[in-house]
Amino acid sequence: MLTVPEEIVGAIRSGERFTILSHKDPDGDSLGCSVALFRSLSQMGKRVYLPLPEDFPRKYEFMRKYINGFPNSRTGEGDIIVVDCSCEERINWLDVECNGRKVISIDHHEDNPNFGDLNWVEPESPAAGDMIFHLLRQLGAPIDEKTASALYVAIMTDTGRFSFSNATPQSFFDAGELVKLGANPRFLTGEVYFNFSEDYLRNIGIALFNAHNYHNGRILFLTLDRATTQSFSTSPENSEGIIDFAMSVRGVDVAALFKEIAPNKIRVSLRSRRGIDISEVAKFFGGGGHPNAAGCTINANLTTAQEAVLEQIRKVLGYR
Ligand SMILES: [Mn+2]
Repeated sequence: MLTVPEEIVGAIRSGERFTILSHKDPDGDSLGCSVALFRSLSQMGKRVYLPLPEDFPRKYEFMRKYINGFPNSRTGEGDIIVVDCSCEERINWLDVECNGRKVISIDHHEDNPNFGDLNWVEPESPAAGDMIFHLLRQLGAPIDEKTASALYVAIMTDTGRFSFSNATPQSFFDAGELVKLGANPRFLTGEVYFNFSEDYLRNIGIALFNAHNYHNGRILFLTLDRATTQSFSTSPENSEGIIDFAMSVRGVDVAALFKEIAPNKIRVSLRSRRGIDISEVAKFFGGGGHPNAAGCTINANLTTAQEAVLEQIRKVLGYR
């Protein structure tokens, strides 16, 4: 059971004006938390502002409608609540200016350095969504069907549809409570995961058709090249998640997706399992990430980039 610090509950209960911000490259957790907090605090009678990012991802478009009908602005005022943001550099300020305003940070990233004036960091929490849910309940704030849906999306996406190692009893329990409050798992899963554009579908086909394995299938490369990708867009949304198809192949320990975003510019996404630290490969090429999920950009043609990455993966795996 999460315990909400008294000073966080107090600051939000007593405050009258808030601006909600989150991190760059918005994801399901950050958007779900922001939308839920915005709705619920607005319904409490507070003046709340939620400046929306231009790059609001299409698959979360249905949640954008959840904030319609409430007063809002792009610059906001009052204390700033930052949700799901691991460090100051990741804050998506948009048109908001800090100007010494109080920053309340609510987050679940382990490496959060407590950058706010008030901080509630809970690394054990599966998603920031769980924290916001507990906060709203502690406040006795209204949680209607749409607010519950936004929080359900936050938990569902950060736990990989309740399949990652952070899918704890807490996440299942909170999700169950949110379903009781009106979140519809079938509808929300459909909106977020089964809502491909035709371009995306074609990209899956091309990447899988171009699959190539090394070392008896232990390494699998997928490729999206400009020659066969007709409706090419450099938007991450057009290739997001394709690499997971490679990781669902039996026997694959390391996968890479090579996306030719411009001539001689290759975006590489890397995945691994079984304790293999693939971020070593990303770092070698100036990128970064987590041990099991990393990425980098290589300025070379496809063949050269693939050969170079293969060589580094071989080193990490201990092949000569
Ligand atoms: Mn999160």
